[in-house]
Amino acid sequence: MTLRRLAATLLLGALAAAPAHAGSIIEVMHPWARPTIPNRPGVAYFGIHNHGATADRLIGARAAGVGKIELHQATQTDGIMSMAPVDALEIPAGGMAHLGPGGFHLMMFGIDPPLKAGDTLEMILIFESAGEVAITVPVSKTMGEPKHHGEGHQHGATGN
Ligand SMILES: [Cu+2]
Repeated sequence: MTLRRLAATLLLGALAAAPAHAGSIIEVMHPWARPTIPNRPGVAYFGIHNHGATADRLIGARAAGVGKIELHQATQTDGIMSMAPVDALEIPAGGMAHLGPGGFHLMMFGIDPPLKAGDTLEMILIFESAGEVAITVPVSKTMGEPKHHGEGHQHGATGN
C-alpha cells in the first residue's frame, strides 16, 4: 500500500513538473507586421485561440531589435480614429481574440533596423497564465497569406 501510494505520489509529481506546453494551449494565428520606416513605430497583428479551460490574458510582448512593445486599442469616435494603450487583452476559455487594423494591435517602438517586407520578426508574447509564447511574425504590406504558410489556407475570421 505504501509503495503504491509512493508511486502515485511520484507520478503526480512528474506530471506537475512536466513542462507546460503553452503553445498547445495558446495558438497564435496569422501573425503579420507592417513594414516600417526609420524612427517610426510599427504594428503587429494576429489572432489568438485559447484552447484552455480558463481565460487567459495577453499582458506583454518583446522582440529583439524592438525597444518597446505596447498593446493598443484603436477606436473610432465620430469618424475620428484614435488609439490608446491597454493593459491586457482577454482571451476567453475556448475562445479567440483578434488583433487587426482598426482594433487591438501591438505597437512597436524603437525598431532598429526598420522592418522590410519579406523580413520575419521573432517575438515573445507574454500571457498571464500560459507564460511566454514565441511566434514568428512575417513582415508584409497586407494581411495576405505569407507564401511559406502554403496556398489555399483559409482565414477562419477577418480581423476588423
Ligand atoms: Cu497603436
